[in-house]
Amino acid sequence: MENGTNPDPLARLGWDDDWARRWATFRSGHPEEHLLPARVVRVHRGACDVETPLGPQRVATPAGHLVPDPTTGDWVGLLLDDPQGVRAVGVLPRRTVLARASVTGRSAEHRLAANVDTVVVAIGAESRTTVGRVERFLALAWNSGATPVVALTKCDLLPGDELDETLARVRGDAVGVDVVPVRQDDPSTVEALRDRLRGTVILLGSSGAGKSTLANLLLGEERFAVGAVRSVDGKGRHTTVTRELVPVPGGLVLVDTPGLRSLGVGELGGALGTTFADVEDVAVDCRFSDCSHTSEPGCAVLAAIESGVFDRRRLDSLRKLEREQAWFASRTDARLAADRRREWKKLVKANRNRYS
Ligand SMILES: Nc1nc2c(ncn2[C@@H]2O[C@H](COP(=O)(O)OP(=O)(O)OP(=O)(O)O)[C@@H](O)[C@H]2O)c(=O)[nH]1
Ligand SMILES: [Mg+2]
Ligand SMILES: [Zn+2]
Repeated sequence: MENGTNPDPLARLGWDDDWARRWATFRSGHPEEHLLPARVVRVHRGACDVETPLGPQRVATPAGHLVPDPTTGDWVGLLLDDPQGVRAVGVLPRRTVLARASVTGRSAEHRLAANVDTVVVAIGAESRTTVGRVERFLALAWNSGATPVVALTKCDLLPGDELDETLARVRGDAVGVDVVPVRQDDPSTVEALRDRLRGTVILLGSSGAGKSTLANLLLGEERFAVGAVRSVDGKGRHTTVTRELVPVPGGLVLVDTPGLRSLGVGELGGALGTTFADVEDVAVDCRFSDCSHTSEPGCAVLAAIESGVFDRRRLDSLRKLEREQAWFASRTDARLAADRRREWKKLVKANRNRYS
């Protein structure tokens, strides 16, 4: 281990052989002497809370000071003996990045977390999930490089036959992904979920889906605040308001998150194909290679829907995500072009006297 640090406190934070290799490479680009790896557990405006083998620290991270901007889950190199105090000198290359399209005006991606290995998508068994909701979370997860698992939470709230129906429906939406039914009052269900988790685990889902409840059960302590759901509409109140990374005894690292109200898909690229692998598999048999699966003769997808291989809902979801993705891409291009134009105008203005 570099700098004689004890490996155990690092392993607790998700450090593994791959990080040791990345650290060695990072180190070779930073000849500073007393560098210590640290993991970002919380991000504030202009500062980050990090965990180090020597304990927690707060480091100032003014905008633009580090590239990229550190996000929850990042590993950074800390310089300990700088006269101005503890300072981060760089962000280690990320293994995965979980990001969604921004929901505010700017179309820059909004990063949720870095270096996540498993994404737990929490879906309340009692909630009427809208078409495409599960698929969106899964596409987001696949696109990040992490492996998704669906936790169907609050299974105690449905009678047996309805639960079977709901499980079947969610499994139909989450092709190729494990769907684990869990309930707060049955520890064996939580262990069944734990068996599918690896490395750094983020909990995603709507507000009130039971993410913090699950996080506490996995942790074995009441660490995260759990909120009451408004009974009228079943919508949560956003009990959790920040993203926070917490080590779990036994090796996992957990990130609890606030419920995602609106989920932009961003640029999903190949992730759509992974999420809709069943549709894509069938689509290779369409007569026309550019088949839109609407009314073409010899369309294998329509035939598959006709014969019940999968639901029309899946095709509708795929269409919706594709449209959204196309829109996002065009918006990004337009904004980038506008940004470039502004930059150029500034340059021209600043240099007017020199070149005219
Ligand atoms: N009956 C039942 N209720 C549950 C279960 N899990 C969670 N709940 C309840 O659901 C409500 C919301 O739980 P939270 O864990 O706060 O949900 P959350 O997803 O963290 O919500 P936000 O932090 O707002 O995003 C609380 O009242 C929990 O007690 C369960 O297995 N069964
Ligand atoms: Mg919560
Ligand atoms: Zn077709």
